[in-house]
Amino acid sequence: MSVDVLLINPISPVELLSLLFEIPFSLLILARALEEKGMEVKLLNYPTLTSWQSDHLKKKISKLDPKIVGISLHSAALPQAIKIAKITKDFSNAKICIGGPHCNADITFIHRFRNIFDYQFVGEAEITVPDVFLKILREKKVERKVIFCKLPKNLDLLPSPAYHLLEKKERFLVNLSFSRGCPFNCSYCAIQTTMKKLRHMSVKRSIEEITYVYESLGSRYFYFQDPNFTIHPKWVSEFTKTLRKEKIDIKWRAQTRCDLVNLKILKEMGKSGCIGLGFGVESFSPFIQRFINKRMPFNKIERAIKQTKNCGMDADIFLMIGFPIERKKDLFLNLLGVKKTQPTTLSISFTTPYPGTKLFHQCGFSDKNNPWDKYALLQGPFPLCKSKYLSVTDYFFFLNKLSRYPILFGDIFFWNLALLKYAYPFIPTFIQRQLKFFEKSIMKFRETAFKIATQRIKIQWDKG
Ligand code: B12
Ligand code: SF4
Repeated sequence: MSVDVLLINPISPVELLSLLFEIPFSLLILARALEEKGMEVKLLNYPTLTSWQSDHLKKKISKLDPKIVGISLHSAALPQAIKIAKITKDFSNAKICIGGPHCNADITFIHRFRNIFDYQFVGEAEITVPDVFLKILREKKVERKVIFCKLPKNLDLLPSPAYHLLEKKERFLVNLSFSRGCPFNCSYCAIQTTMKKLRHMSVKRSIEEITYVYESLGSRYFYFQDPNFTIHPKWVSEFTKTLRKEKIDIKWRAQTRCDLVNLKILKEMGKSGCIGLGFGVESFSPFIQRFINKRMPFNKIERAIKQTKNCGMDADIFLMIGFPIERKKDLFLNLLGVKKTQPTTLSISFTTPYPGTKLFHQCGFSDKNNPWDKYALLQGPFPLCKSKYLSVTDYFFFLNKLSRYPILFGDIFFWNLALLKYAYPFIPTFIQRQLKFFEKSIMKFRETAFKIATQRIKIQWDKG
């Protein structure tokens, strides 16, 4: 048996949310675009969750014997991507193609990793990649190693994500997105490198996508992953009205900026099944806000949270800590801000300078001094960004003060990886063997965790 294309989504090992909920949305869209050109596509999600799954991957690669392997590159999951590619090279003759946010930001990446990968795609894949893959399958020459993709201007013409490629349990909470791009310029955000130009799908097509998933997969829970769901108020108004008019009984969440909501929009969203909105606050300190080019006044944050909650929805906020210039005062302003605004949940991430962002340069990195190449090979430094003025104890103190609020953590993998990498050689062999056993059972753990988590979401979201 030999499949045309195997798409693989590596995920960072200790990213807990991804562990449970990562649905490789971008690969699902690409998969459908390839299928429409007659290619047989298989998808592997979470194959090297940790090093322990490499045996599983070896077996899969040998069995499927793909002609092309396409790997989606998130910066966070670079070491896993490298490992997948090496295993693929050892166990098949497949051409290894890469794309995704890291490739879009670092367009010369492949030149430094040319022994591992064959082709790098930059940009949104749907229009260009299927034709190039066909060329590869027909063993025609592809001139360049780096291929720039044509930007899809009309999102209505793009294929729907190939959800049938997911396992049934993975279809519970469905990611969809009806817009691409963002006109803002926050310094930490990698979207500027991926998709700057703002485009929207029509409401008609968006509703068709939801209805398809709702009817064919039976999913009722959606996370709309648009960069700023409410950026186009007229669109939102028409969208929510149609959901109600067509009696589409779904529960959904989305994310946006605090200055892009008002009472009218929020009321309409609440009535059409929206049960929560995530707001990228990042920091309550005006000093930090200036640094990251967010400039969101406190009164707008306060109003957005209050109005969202008044409309019966969760108001979740995202905060970032560990900026290079962060001081005690800034952490104190975060505590005060959370206390005053009382969001439903807090999601705290450790600041990470992704390639291509302004923050990357603000942290002193450049194309010549790119720490992500080292990270890809699991060579420090970890973490990539920390405050000049604060110690780990200061942060523990801060987090401890916040502990009575429901907190989720993001971007913790750098800290854990650092520990794993430096500690492993000092661990006695018999414990290493135990760890291997533990690692194998992680997949089992994930299955159970997935069941519990989906059950919990169902209860909470249904309550909402
Ligand atoms: C949904 C989402 C998630 C979901 C699902 C991720 C997924 N795999 O789909 C979850 C919550 C799990 C998640 C997790 C994380 N995410 Co996220 N996520 C997003 C979000 C909001 C939408 C992604 C999306 O669907 N975009 C739309 C599609 C069409 O675009 P795309 O992903 O770029 O894919 C296109 C091209 O890149 C290309 N392509 C992609 N893969 C491949 C592969 C091949 C072979 C080819 C040829 C082409 C190709 O074609 C695609 C179709 O056009 C984006 C922001 C955004 N709007 O893009 C952030 C974003 C991708 N995430 C980001 C980050 C940082 C993370 C986390 C590290 C967060 C954390 N705190 O831990 C984790 C890491 C996950 C991991 N793999 O290890 C960054 C990535 C930065 C970077 N350089 O890697 C982004 C850009 C957010 C940001 N604004 O900075 N994320
Ligand atoms: S953080 Fe949000 S508002 Fe800022 S550039 Fe990224 S997507 Fe746009």
